[in-house]
This record gives sequence, C-alpha cells and structure tokens, in this order.
Amino acid sequence: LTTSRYEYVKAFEQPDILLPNTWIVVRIDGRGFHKLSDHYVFKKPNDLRALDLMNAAAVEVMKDLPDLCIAYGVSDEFSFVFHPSCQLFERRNAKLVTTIVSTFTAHYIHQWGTYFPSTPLQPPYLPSFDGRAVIYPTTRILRDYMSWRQVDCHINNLYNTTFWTMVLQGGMSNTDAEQELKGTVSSDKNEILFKRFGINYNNELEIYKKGSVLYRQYELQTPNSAQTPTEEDTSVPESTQSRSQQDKLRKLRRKAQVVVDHVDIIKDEFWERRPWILSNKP
Ligand code: DGT
Ligand code: MG
Ligand code: MG
Ligand code: MG
Ligand code: MG
Repeated sequence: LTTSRYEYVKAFEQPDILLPNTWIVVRIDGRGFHKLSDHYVFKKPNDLRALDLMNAAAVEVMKDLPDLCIAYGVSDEFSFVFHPSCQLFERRNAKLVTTIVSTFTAHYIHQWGTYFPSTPLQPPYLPSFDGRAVIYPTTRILRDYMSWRQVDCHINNLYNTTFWTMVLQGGMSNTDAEQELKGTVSSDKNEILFKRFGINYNNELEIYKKGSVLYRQYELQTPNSAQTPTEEDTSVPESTQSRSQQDKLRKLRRKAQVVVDHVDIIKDEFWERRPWILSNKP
C-alpha cells in the first residue's frame, strides 16, 4: 500500500453521519419552478402532466433505493422516507441527499418528453432540484411531518383553485382576486367556488387535493397477515440483522410493486391498513 504526501488532505473531509435509529426524510424541491412552469406553460393551478412526471421520477427513485419505505409528493416537491433501521451509505447525509436528488432529476429529465411531447426542454430552463435531510426521532413525529405536508397541499390547493377560478373564469385581475381572498378561511373559499362558479371543491381530482403517496405493495400481503408495528420493530437496527436476512428483505422490497395513491395519510386508517410501511417488514 503506497500513500502519497498529499493524502493528508483527506482528513479535511468532515463526517456527516445522521443520528442512528431515527427516521430520515429527504425532501427535494424544484428550483425556480415558478419560472419553469411559466416557460413550459404548465396549466394553472394544476398541471396533471407535471404531477404525473414528478410521480414517475419518484417511482424510479423508490425502485432504485429499496430502503425507502414511503414517499409523498405535492407541487414541485417530494419527501422520501428511510426507516430508522436504514444503514444505506452508512447513513451519510450528503451521500443520501445527493443520490436522491440526482437520481430524481435524471429520471425527471429522461421522461420529460413522455409528458410534454410538444415542449422539449431548452436551456436555460432545465429542471433542477435542491434537497435536504431531516431526522425525526419518533414515528409520531414522522407522521406529523407527513401530515404537515398533506395539510399544506390542501391549503395551497384550495387557495390556488379559488384564485385561478376567479381570474380565469371570473375575469378578475390577479390583484383583485388576491385582495378578495385575503383573510378568508376554507369555508369562504368553498362558498366562492360553489356560489359564483358552481364548482364543488370536493369534486376536484384527488391528486390535486391530497397529493401523491408512493409505497410498496406486496403480493402476498393480506390485511390479517400483517402485524401492527411496535416499538421493537423500529429499534432493531438493520446492522444487527444477519446479512442474508437483510438481502432477503431487500430482494422482497425490490420485487414489490410501487403504487401511487392519492389518499389521506393524516388519519390512522392509512397506516393501520398498511402496517408494513412503518414497520419496514414486508
Ligand atoms: P424555489 O423552490 O425557492 O427555487 O422557487 P420555486 O419557484 O420553485 O417556488 P416553490 O417551490 O415555493 O413553488 C413551486 C412553484 O411551482 C410555484 O410557483 C408553482 C409552480 N408549480 C408547481 N406545480 C405546478 C402546476 O401544476 N401548475 C403550475 N402552473 N405551476 C406549478
Ligand atoms: Mg422552495
Ligand atoms: Mg421550488
Ligand atoms: Mg415547492
Ligand atoms: Mg465513486
């Protein structure tokens, strides 16, 4: 083994291992998508092609990284969740975030033409994403994080739906619509939509109202064969499992179908019906 006199520079690299035994959420967000969505003329307030493209890229990330248990997407953002037992890349922060961001971006650009066949990508309007990792110490807080994103989706979508209906169908100026919506609560917006435009907000697409939830579906899974996740489940680090056990799990996860759902993840029901998501045990 030879070492050069320059090797000492390696000591400048700082460790960035994320706290063990905690949930890791990597959230990515489109950079400057306000401008990008204008340039490629995304439909307002929601462009189904853009959302489907986000989901398609996220499905590929889930397939590429079997350690991920669930992902949630809305607008130009996606949150990817690693289980507390995850040992991928020794839980190195930068390695996890950059891998997810670049894998997602690669697939987003690769599949762009499928979703926007008549508007090819053109510099300088090339999609890019930022990303960050946040750790959460308990399943309760992880669920509150997911709820926070879905509530945000609902609040923004109700506002945007009302605003753009007032502008595009009601002929109002942006500033007038903004002015009228200032200080309104949800019921006010529902009423404007219904009374003025005959739109029942409940009938809007679920993907717009609830965002997108991605998780693995296991063929052999039946509601009764699943166990309820317990504290033990999250406290067994993957590093203490045998290699073959880990490989088996990874294989199962890799074979599983990644489904895209538009459902409530705030209430208990979603999680109780799919206990393998939080227990990470297919
Ligand atoms: P950033 O994230 O700080 O680099 O800046 P932006 O511009 O990406 O801002 P952000 O992430 O807070 O907001 C997302 C923007 O993307 C927002 O201006 C609306 C736009 N956007 C996302 N999805 C759609 C869509 O389906 N239709 C349209 N028209 N715009 C969308
Ligand atoms: Mg942002
Ligand atoms: Mg953005
Ligand atoms: Mg955003
Ligand atoms: Mg390398």
